[in-house]
Amino acid sequence: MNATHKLLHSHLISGKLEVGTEIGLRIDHILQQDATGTLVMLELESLGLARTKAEVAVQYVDHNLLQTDFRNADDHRFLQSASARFGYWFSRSGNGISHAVHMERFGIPGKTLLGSDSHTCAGGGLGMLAIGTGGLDVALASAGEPYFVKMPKVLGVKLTGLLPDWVSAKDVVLEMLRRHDVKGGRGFIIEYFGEGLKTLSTWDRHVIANMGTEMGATTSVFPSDEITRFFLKQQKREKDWVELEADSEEEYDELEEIHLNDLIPLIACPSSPGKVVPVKKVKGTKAAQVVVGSSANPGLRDFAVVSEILKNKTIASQMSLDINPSSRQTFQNLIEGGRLAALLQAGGRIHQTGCMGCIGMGQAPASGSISLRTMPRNFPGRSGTLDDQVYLCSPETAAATALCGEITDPRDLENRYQMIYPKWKEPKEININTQMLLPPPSLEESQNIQLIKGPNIKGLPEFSALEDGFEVSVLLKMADNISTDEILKAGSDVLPLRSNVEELSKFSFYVIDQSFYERSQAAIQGHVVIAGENYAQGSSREHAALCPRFLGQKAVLAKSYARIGWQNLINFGIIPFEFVHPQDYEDLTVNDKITFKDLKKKLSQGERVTAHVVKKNKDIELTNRLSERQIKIILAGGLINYIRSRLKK
Ligand code: MIC
Repeated sequence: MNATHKLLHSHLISGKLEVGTEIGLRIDHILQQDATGTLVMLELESLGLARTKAEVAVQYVDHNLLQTDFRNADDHRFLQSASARFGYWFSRSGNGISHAVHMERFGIPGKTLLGSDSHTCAGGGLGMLAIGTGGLDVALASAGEPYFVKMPKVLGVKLTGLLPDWVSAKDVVLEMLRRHDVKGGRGFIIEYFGEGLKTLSTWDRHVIANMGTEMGATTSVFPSDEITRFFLKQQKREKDWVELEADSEEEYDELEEIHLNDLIPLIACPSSPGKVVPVKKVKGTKAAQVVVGSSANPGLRDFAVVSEILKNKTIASQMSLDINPSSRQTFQNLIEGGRLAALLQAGGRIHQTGCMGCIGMGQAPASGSISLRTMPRNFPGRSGTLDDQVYLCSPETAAATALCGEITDPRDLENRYQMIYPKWKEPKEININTQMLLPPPSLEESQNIQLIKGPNIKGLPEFSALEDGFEVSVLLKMADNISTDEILKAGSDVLPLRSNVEELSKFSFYVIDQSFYERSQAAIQGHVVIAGENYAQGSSREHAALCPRFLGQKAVLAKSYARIGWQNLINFGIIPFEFVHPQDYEDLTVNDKITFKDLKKKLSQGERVTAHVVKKNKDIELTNRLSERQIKIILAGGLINYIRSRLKK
């Protein structure tokens, strides 16, 4: 078996490991962050859960850290009360990004981790089977239910050689994105193996595993080896180490190779993580902002290398250098190692530990300006500036650009500044910080704890079961690769509404069409949207399904879907149809009226649905990839209704 199959096999509850079929997995660890966690906690409340069944469940507060009014602070307080109520650890606001802190303090090789954040897959860097998904799936797994997913293929990526100077782990994953773009990883778990691994630290592996989600992969897996053991020892948790390796190199469904020596500095251009080119191709382009940090480059190394490059220098005059430390522990070690002083002196603006600008929680770039970030994604408008131009790169490229004021290939620093590449060696000893992690209270204590809800925290909306037929309007026709950032915008203006579905819904599809909300209200019978390939890629935010459903969305008609976005549509009772004939996508236009009939029978019998486009007097054939279980969920009007009726029975 390969390492992935070992992880799946040891956690299989239902189904068989046959590619494309639905399997149910036992989940050991649960990870929630605040921007999605408030809904998860409301879902646990609505399911009537007494206490999480997970071995370890942690609620992090890392996204909505700016408190411009009471709303984010109310969410933090609610989450603290809910964590105590449902038996979760609580990582207090500003303690750090979930993925980084989970790896430092909780992650255990060989375990499964399910998180309400698409970058949960970063845990694969530690030899975990770590999967990001929508909040409802997380709530159910927390309540002890299996996590259902389609059995993926395993893509083995053999790493050979050694990274050249000025090239780092981020360039490895950018190379993967250059090869596979944002949808090439769908239906795969990516497993890395080979000699080259020996030169990649656990943090480097985290960087690579983290951005596997940008290719649409179910997750990425690294073995647990002596490097993993070193990391756990450094974290003073060596006892948690177990070995996990593939039995041989022949165990993969598909195979490819990266020769690390051949890699050069790469960069993803606006506005997709898949638009990767060599840095030298865009060098010389003026830039106004560089942001360092995030779950994509969270290690001590990622800040230290920037600090070394900028030591005793000053950033360019029009440049803003924003430093977002990833975890409190890393921040403390940066300070104690003297690294922070060099960053400050060079002109760095130090922000609090957390996701911050990655999701537009502050640090929005100026209009028409260029921002380079070590972050994982750059979908349109995500930074908070609607017409943003964000590039994604390594810490080395970021530092070189901050210094020169224009996009700079870090290898050029050798000639321009007579610089020697600051090679990094992981320290054997670091300081451990666990003070901001509150353990769950005992079962007796927790049962008396009340959930503290501020006025902006509203209950979950109720939805009715699927109707047998309807006539609906097409409200939008979209291209390929629409991200959840376009369906339900990021940014500090909208994020405080994550616990208030009614208000948040008003921003549905706002980045694409600001009249969507009004038009949805006029479409009293309900509505659908049309999309190309890979609809709803990116984040795990279930709000991108829940809010359109709240506004009356009945179905999506797309060429294909991203995994999490597709699961979220089903969970909220929106039918994810796929076109049988590609021409139908071409022919449909906004404002078309479409009639659907006999839905219950057709779906239950696994048949295609023929819908009728009224004015064009044309039939279109639609299919779906729903499992029997998912069809029942759609018929019930969503996962909550389905579970409730199961509980009643
Ligand atoms: C992201 O990187 O897009 C986020 C913000 O972390 C999201 C979660 C969210 O929308 O709250 C994710 O990746 O799932």
